[in-house]
Amino acid sequence: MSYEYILTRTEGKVGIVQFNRPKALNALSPELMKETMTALEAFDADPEIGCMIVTGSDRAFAAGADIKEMAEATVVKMGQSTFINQWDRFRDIKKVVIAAVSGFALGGGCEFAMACDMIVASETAQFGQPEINLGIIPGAGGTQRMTKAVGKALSMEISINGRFLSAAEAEKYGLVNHVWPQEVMMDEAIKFAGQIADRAQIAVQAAKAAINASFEMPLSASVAHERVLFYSLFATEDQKEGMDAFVNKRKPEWKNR
Ligand code: DAK
Repeated sequence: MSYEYILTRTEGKVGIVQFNRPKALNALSPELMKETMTALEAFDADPEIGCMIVTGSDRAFAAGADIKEMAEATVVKMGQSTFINQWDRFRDIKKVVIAAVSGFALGGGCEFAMACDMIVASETAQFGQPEINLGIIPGAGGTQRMTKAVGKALSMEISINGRFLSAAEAEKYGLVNHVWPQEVMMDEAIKFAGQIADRAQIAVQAAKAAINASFEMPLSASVAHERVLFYSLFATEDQKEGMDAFVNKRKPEWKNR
């Protein structure tokens, strides 16, 4: 499939989606979002792929939703926009999606990264929700996911006073998993994603579902949900393989069954 606003490629078992609107610092237009979700769904359905990376350019992961497209919008037009419907497609992606961020991850760009399962970054990355400078607030989860990641005090500053987080701060406050120098960031991200892709995929996806449920449910319900997933893994060949390999001191060979 050919795309206009993104590039796609694979590295071993890792599917890579790269935003490709360099002149607008990868501003997330509805078309770019639609193509991104279509590409992620295609990788999700591909048995040869075990993990996905979404990335941007060295200068910008994404500088937010397209301000030029929103500037003249009315409340009715915003409500009717299909922009946010594309984001809802994220919920059905089963494989792990990692955001690999260099440069600006602002507004919707930061929200997109936070909607991914993990974030890795280069030392140049800057995270922020500067919507306040436009007279609006984050509208794709920024106030919520940022608060859960870095806590109330810092999240207030980020959304209310336009504070940016450097890569080092984002790592320190738990927003990102790893920070690497710019020149090796993508190689390291692909290695990291490759490790995940090589694991027992049914268990990986169960862990992702269980962790994400912790954001949606009260603790008693999410612990019960975890337990059902845990029991269900005893119906997989990979559980038999993993435990037999341990007992017999050999490396497991996952079947993803
Ligand atoms: N949209 C459109 N174009 C953008 C853009 C954006 N978000 N960000 C940058 N650009 C464009 C610039 O206009 C410029 O284009 P030309 O003038 O060359 O044609 C080009 O990219 C390069 O930008 P700069 O010249 O400004 O480059 P600098 O290095 O000087 O500055 C910057 C980089 C990232 C600091 C600056 O560009 C900037 O502040 N950009 C805006 C960042 C921002 O405010 N982001 C938040 C956008 S609002 C929704 C839910 C959520 C949302 C929308 C809807 N629904 C529920 C429906 C999300 C909203 C947002 O994200």
